[in-house]
Amino acid sequence: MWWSGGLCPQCVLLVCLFVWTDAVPISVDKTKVTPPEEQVQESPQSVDTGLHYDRYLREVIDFLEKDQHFREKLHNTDMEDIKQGKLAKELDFVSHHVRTKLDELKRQEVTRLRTLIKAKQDLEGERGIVVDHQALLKQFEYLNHMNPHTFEVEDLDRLIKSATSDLENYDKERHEEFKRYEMMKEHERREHLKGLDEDGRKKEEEHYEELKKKHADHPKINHPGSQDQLKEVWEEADGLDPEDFNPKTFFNLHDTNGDGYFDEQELEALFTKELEKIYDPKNEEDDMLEMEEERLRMREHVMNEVDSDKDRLVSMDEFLVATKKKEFLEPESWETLEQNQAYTEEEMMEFEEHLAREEQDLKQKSDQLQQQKQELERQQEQLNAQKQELQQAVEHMEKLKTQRVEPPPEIKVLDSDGGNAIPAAPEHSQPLPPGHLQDTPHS
Ligand SMILES: [Ca+2]
Ligand SMILES: [Ca+2]
Repeated sequence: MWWSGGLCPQCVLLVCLFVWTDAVPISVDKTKVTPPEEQVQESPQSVDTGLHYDRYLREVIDFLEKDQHFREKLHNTDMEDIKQGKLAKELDFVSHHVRTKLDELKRQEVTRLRTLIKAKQDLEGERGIVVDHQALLKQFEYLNHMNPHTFEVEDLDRLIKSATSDLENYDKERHEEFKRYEMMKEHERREHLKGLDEDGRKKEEEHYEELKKKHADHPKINHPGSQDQLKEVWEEADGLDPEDFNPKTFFNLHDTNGDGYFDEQELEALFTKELEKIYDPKNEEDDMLEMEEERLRMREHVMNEVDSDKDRLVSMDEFLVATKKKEFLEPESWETLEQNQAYTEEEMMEFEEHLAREEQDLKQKSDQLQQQKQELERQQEQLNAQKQELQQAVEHMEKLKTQRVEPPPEIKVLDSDGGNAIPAAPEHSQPLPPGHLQDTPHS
């Protein structure tokens, strides 16, 4: 029995489940294990495990709202800029950050997943192996306040399930993001065409078709994960004799971190040779973002085929079983990305309608800002006029003081309503020093 102390496994499991279903810090009674000072210091980040995808989405939204660069751009952009796609470039700039954040999140997830699977292995394997609970707890800080003394295999299974489903969401989000990217690209192309005359449009369309053809013209792509594909890596990347191809040796060579599994990154690295047949960063017709989407498709395909226990890792056993299958030895041809358009025309129309609505919103905001600006300018002008009049009055009085000339009775200073706020100095009175107003009794 791994459980010790007074905690029953069911109780801890129930609390665990409760935590997993919600990324928001929960209000369980922490006082038994956590002193109040620590609760105050606890930031949302330290409580969150990072396993929850919605937390990531919140971060992206925060990021967009906080990003001064983007906000300024949004306010300073006029309609012409938007039509020319300048704002879209700014959005690209933002989505670059979004991608970086996604990648960072993914690295964290994979590390956690690996730790969990290792711990599960230790528990299931030889008796006598003690799981390092402190190390595990460090990966899942939110469990600290429940202070579990130990995990059972089923607890780890649940955590693994939670981590893998978050990674699935990650892939889904990547596909969606890619689709939006492709639609934005097409939108900008269509907008550009609208601005051309008939001759220019024809030339542009011809050039576009030419580039598409050039991109599609590449050597045959091996089916990802097939014997042909792996043999090419074996021969060209590893520099080994194709006659000597051995799946076990291949696995050990490409299990880069030596943990006995192919993880997603290790699998994706295997496709670089294939991808280089289609994509070259120097070519105008090859879009490197599309290359990354193709890499993702290839990895997903191989994972689907080979990872039979669905823990998003390919064990040596799973790999060896796959190398005996018919699909490995005699694979079908692989349909590349350009043979499958990422979006339907219907989706494209919807996307363009969405952009038009956004454009409308931006225009409204920009009109409001323009009005505010005009109002501020009007107020500024009024203030300037008042200031000038006051200055003239003061100058005149100073002049009177030095030259001892009687002031003309009709000099008046206007207040903000245009009324006579400051009556001029009456005859025979003594002029005051600069900066002082005459204190005359009101009639
Ligand atoms: Ca590995
Ligand atoms: Ca597996």
